[in-house]
Amino acid sequence: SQSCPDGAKRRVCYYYDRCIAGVDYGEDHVMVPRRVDMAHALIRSYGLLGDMTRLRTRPATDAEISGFHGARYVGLLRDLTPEGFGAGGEVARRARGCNVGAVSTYGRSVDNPPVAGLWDYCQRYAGGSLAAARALASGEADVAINWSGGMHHACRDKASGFCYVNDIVLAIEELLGHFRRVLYVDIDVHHGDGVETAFVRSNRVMTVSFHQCTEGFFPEQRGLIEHVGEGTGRLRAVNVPMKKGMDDDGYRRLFEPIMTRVVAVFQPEAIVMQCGADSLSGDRLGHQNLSIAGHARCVSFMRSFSTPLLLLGGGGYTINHVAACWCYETAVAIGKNIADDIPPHCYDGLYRSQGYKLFYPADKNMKNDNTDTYVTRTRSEVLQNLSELEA
Ligand code: ZL4
Ligand code: CA
Ligand code: ZN
Repeated sequence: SQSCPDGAKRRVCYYYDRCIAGVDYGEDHVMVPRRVDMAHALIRSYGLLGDMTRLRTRPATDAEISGFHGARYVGLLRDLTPEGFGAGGEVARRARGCNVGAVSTYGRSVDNPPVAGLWDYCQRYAGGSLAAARALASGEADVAINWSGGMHHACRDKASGFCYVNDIVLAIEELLGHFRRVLYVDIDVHHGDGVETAFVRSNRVMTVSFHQCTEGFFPEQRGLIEHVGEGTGRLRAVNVPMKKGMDDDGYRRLFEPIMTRVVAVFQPEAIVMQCGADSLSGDRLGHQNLSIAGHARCVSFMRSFSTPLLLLGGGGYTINHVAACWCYETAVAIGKNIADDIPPHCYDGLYRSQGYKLFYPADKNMKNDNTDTYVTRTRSEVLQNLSELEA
């Protein structure tokens, strides 16, 4: 294989389960699990599968998922079917308060619908993240990948933001059985609220989220700079709020100095990175302006610490961009350069709007509300909090 960005190879293991591709949130829902199948097909067509070990594993068990989620909520997810959810149904009654199948004024279920095959889907993506964590803990791999994971909003007893089971919390708990300190980094355009909350009082987990923080943007009132963790976890939650239109340059001027300081003060023994691709330019939900190179630069930066690294998916709603991004980040994990031209494969027609190129351009005309002053001030406020931890 070819030259590598930072001159060193890594042993990479990769989880992919094609059952996940068939899951359907509803025909007009923005979350499309098939994007992971598209990423996989692209990864295969670039010949990257031969550079990784494929992780084969069983779906997560009820007991494993109950390591974070409450018994009543787990029972509900297991029993949930679109049919059983009908008006007045027993399951609909049990789902109250769990934020599943909330019905809009149009009579359609919205963010977290009672998807057919929901429990199997959750067990599979959570099983993948657990297996990936175990591969790092045993020392079998330096980098482990599960693009179907990264469901950072799910709470102990309720679904949120398209996420039902929080595979990230489960994977971090698994890593804590083997490593003293685990760092969590989240570059999805949304705040990583479910993970932050789960470890808000922990001094063994540091959570860092970069996210859009503008009026009305989900999840509201979360991820402010001054939210720094509580009790023994104080100063171990780090939040980097951004306005619309963030570009590669501004993002890098926040990400690299902040993550350098985070690693220096916290000294993680393992790193979990949620690589939500909705921070890319042209996303259907996000309003940032990162190129794939800018997004992947963050992955490459975290990889350069040579600490066991778990890479997870997350959001990403312009599905051709998502697949291109996660394919390139797989190449970055391996340490291999790949060509810009998308090789012929089963989904190649879906890349027409980006000229059949992997590296589609960011939007040259988009206004960036993150002024130099804003970036500088945000960076210095975050670094100020981190210096308190040093003291
Ligand atoms: C949609 O078009 O801000 C769901 C969701 C379904 C189909 C047709 C239904 C039309 C955008 C979003 C009505 C949709 C109204 N359909 C949705 C407060 C809200 C209540 C629900 O990337 N309405 C809730 C969640 C966010 C809210 C973001 C990000 C996940 C992750 C990790 C989760 N929810 C307002 C919105 C559509 C839809 C179109 C939508 N939902 C956009 N933002 C939200 O961080 C995976
Ligand atoms: Ca984030
Ligand atoms: Zn998101």
